[in-house]
Amino acid sequence: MILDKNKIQELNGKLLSQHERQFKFVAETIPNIQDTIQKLKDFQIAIPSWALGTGGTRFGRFGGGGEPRTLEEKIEDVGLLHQLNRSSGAISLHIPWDIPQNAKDIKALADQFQLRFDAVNSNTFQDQPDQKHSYKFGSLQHVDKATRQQAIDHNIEVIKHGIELGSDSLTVWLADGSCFPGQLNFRTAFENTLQGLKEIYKALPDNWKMFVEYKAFEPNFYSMTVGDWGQSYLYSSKLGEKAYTLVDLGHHLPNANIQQIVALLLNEKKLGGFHFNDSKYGDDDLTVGSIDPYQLFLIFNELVEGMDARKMNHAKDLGWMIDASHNVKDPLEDLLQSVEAIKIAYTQALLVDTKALVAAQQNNDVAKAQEILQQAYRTDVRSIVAEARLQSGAALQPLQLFRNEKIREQLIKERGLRTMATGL
Ligand code: PSV
Ligand code: MN
Repeated sequence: MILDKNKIQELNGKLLSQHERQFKFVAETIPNIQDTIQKLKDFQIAIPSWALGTGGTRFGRFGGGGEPRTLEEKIEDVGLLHQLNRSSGAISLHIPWDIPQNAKDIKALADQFQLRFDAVNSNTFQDQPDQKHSYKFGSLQHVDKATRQQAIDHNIEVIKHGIELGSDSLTVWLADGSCFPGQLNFRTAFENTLQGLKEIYKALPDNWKMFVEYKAFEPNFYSMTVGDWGQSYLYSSKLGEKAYTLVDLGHHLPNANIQQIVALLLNEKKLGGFHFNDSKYGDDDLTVGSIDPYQLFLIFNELVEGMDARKMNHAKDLGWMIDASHNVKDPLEDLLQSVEAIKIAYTQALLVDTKALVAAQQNNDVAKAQEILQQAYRTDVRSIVAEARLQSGAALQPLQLFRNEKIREQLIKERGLRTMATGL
């Protein structure tokens, strides 16, 4: 569905005077506020096609109704989010869940909503009905050459779909690993995987990037063949300059210092992009910023500082994507909240007084360093993020508008109560 533009104007009109008061109050304290706002307007976060439906666990799935039934409907949902917040201008597809029947038409539909195609994702973690060789014991690591070749061919197929849609990156996440000691020869698994990745890398167009995503556990629980950033870094540096490490926030062991990982990868020119989510125990797929917003801020602080040091473009030089699909919230409401949380953390990181922080570090003034970071973190920047939305023609309060307009109810009427989007 397409939201009537007047509805955005109507709600903004009602909220405007309060917004202006709040914005003025905080804007006064920030030098070059319009620069910050421009950065926020430019900063787009890609929506994964598989986050548009309710996620399940192995205990069950409780759909909320009105889920997109086709790729076209998934694009419409992301288009709707983008209309509401003007910050979700890209969609990331997962093949074979989202194989376009007619790439030209799909591209035209996305254009209509001003969406581009972010990274395309391959899937060698599930068996498809018509598949010859099973991935039960891995894909690129597999002891059987024909299974490895099938996984390579699939990834090359995914690149082809991506080219047709105008995407320019491939994300490879491998479920490969082992569940029990002795099941796998670690070195052989690594070498097989590296050889497979090299074949896939050869099929990448010159202007493409390849993201190697790591994950510490699940579905394998004894070892993962791309289990942490060190292993991903090994693969990506052996592959070449178009290969990068992708950081999914939910893929670490408890208490990992993700901000340090990010800083070092960025310094090595090997950080490719992000899958944002939040977690309490593991890969819980929770709304970004819902559990640990301070960590998210600290990550963005490293990103802004590191990208500025290398004169990188914040909006374009890394891949920014959400990766979550959980069980109890409306998926579209959850995505609006996630995008908002990312933008808040980004804004707060832009507020850090970098010069003062460097001075505090040089003087070993630990208390001062903490004050500087927390001064930025504790600034209520929500009206700045809202102002960027207002200037882009989006809603001052996207979630409120989503609810006022009963969008989920409309989607249920249009698509039915028992629809189920493809994904996990
Ligand atoms: C794996 O848990 C992962 O984070 C990878 O990015 C997959 O492609 C995605 O989730 C699929 O659900
Ligand atoms: Mn991920």
